[in-house]
Amino acid sequence: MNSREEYSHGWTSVLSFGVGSMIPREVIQIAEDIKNMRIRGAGKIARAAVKTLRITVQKSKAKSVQELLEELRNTARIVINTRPTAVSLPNGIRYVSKRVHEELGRNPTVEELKETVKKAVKEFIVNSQRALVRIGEIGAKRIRKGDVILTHCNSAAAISVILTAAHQNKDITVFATETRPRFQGHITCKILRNAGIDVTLIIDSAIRLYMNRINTVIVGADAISSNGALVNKIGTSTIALVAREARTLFFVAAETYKFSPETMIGELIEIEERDIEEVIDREELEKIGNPRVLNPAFDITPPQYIDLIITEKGIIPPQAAFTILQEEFGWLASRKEQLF
Ligand code: RUB
Repeated sequence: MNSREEYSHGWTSVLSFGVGSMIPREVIQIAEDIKNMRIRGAGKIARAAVKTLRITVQKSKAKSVQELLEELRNTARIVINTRPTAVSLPNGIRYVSKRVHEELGRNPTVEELKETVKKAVKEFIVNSQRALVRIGEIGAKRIRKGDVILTHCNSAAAISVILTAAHQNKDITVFATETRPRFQGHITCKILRNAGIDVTLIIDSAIRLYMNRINTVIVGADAISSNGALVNKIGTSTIALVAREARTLFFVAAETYKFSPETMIGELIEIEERDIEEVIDREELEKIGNPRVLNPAFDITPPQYIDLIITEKGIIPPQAAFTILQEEFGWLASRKEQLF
C-alpha cells in the first residue's frame, strides 16, 4: 500500500467512523495544505502540525480528559499521515504528547490539560524558530569569504546559514538547483535575491558541470537516521556523490527534531511517492506510450558523503547522529509509544 492509499484510507476511516465531526475544519484544512505542499519544508510542516493540536483543544467541547485525548489522537493521526518522510512532523506531535503524558500523572482537569497543550505548542514553535537562528550563526562560521555555495530545493535551515554568512559580508555567491518536478529552487532564488545575494539558477542535471566552482554544498534534511544517513529532496544524494568526487564540502543544516527516533529501533524511513502528474500530465503520457512513471520526493545520502551536520546544539559528524537521538529521544527507545 503506498502512502497515498494509506492517507486516504486513514482519512475516510476517520470520517466514516463518525469521528470526522470532532475534527475541526481548520485542522483538516492544514492537513490538506501539508499534503498538497501549500505548506512545505520539514520545519514549516512540523510547526503547522503542532498548531493543529492547539486548534483541537481550542475548539474542543470535551467533558472529560479521556474525550480530549481521543480528539488529540484523531488530529495527530490525520496530520501524521499527510506526508510520510518528514520526521519533523511526528517529532513535533511527540513533543506535545510527551508533555501531555507527564501532566496526566498529576490528574489534570480538562482545562489544565488544554493549557498544557497550548504551552507545549508555543514552546515547540519558539524553540524551532530559535534553532533556525542558531543553525545560521553556527553554520556561517564555516563559510569563508568569497565562498561559492550550492543549495538544493528550499530549506529554511540551509538558507539561514547562507543569509547569516551574507549578513556578515562574506561576499558569497550561490548556485541554486531548479529542483524538479516542483521547482522549490525558485523559492530559494527569490529569498536569496531579495536579500541581495548573487544567485545563479541551474537545472538539476548541470551540477557536475559546475561543481568545480563550488566550495561548499549546503542542504537541509527531512530526516536523519541513527546511522547518520540523510533523507532529503530527490537529487540530494547525486549532489553529494558529485561533491565527493570534486572534493567539495557537503554540509547538512538540520534541527535536532529532524533526527528519526524510529531508526534507533530498526525502522526504515519511508520515501514518499507523489502523484506522477507532477512529472508529466496524462495527455503527454498517452502520447509517449504510457510508460510507467515514478516520482519519489526524497532520496538517501549515505553518511560517508556528509562532512558535517549543523544542528542548533553544535556541529556534529554524521556518525554522532545516534548520540543526538539518545539525548533527544532516548525515552522512546525503551517503551512502546502512545501518542496521547
Ligand atoms: C523540502 C526539502 C527540504 C527539507 C528541509 O521538501 O527537502 O530540504 O524539508 O527544509 P518538500 P527546512 O518541498 O517536498 O517539502 O530546512 O525548511 O525544514
